[in-house]
Amino acid sequence: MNKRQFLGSAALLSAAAAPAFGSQHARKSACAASPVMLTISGAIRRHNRGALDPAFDPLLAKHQVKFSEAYGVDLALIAGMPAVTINPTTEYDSRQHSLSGPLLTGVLEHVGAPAAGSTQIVMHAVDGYAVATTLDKVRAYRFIVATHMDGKPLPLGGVGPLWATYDADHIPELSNKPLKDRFELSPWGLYHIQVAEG
Ligand SMILES: Nc1nc2c(c(=O)[nH]1)N[C@H]1C(S)=C(S)[C@@H](COP(=O)(O)O)O[C@H]1N2
Ligand SMILES: [Mo]
Repeated sequence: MNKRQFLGSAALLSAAAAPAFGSQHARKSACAASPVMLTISGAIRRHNRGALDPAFDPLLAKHQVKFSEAYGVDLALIAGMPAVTINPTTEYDSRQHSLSGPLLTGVLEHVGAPAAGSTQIVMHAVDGYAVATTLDKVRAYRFIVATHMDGKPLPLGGVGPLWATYDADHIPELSNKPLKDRFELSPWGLYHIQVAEG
């Protein structure tokens, strides 16, 4: 499936959802219109949803996430951001793959995250894996939020739908290390990011 179809299906979904949810949510026009792929909470200036609801946010609750408001980044937003392609050797098969998706810094800017390099970034994956880093590192490694591998959308149940990753082959402090030690900061199945002032 190519990028255009990925975006196309998101547009279709929002069109289908519009009659059912349009009037009800008319006041909160910023509310996500297609499936939310990534929730960002903490020290951000933009929000499109309210507090974590333990009844209907069970995975977030299970992973001890807490927020009174957050931004749900939907499929259309992610698919519409300029995609960057990297070709890292992945740990799983020791081969190079093309991975593409928006820069994580772009996604963070969209939700109004602080610009200070010391800003703390915690990324949570669907399997409970969580990793903490800083905006400095996100910039230095040129993290992308990969949506596609070798041109195909990343599946939920596999390493997707979102995989925060970087081109370790071209990051000296990582390319020095054995392959199995390069991707600690690279959560597959990324679904939540907590931002905190550094
Ligand atoms: N979602 C998720 N991402 C993950 C991990 C994980 O357990 N779950 N492990 C991390 C670590 S420590 C490494 S070295 C690589 C490979 O770990 P894995 O084989 O558990 O995926 O992925 C990183 N990303
Ligand atoms: Mo690891």
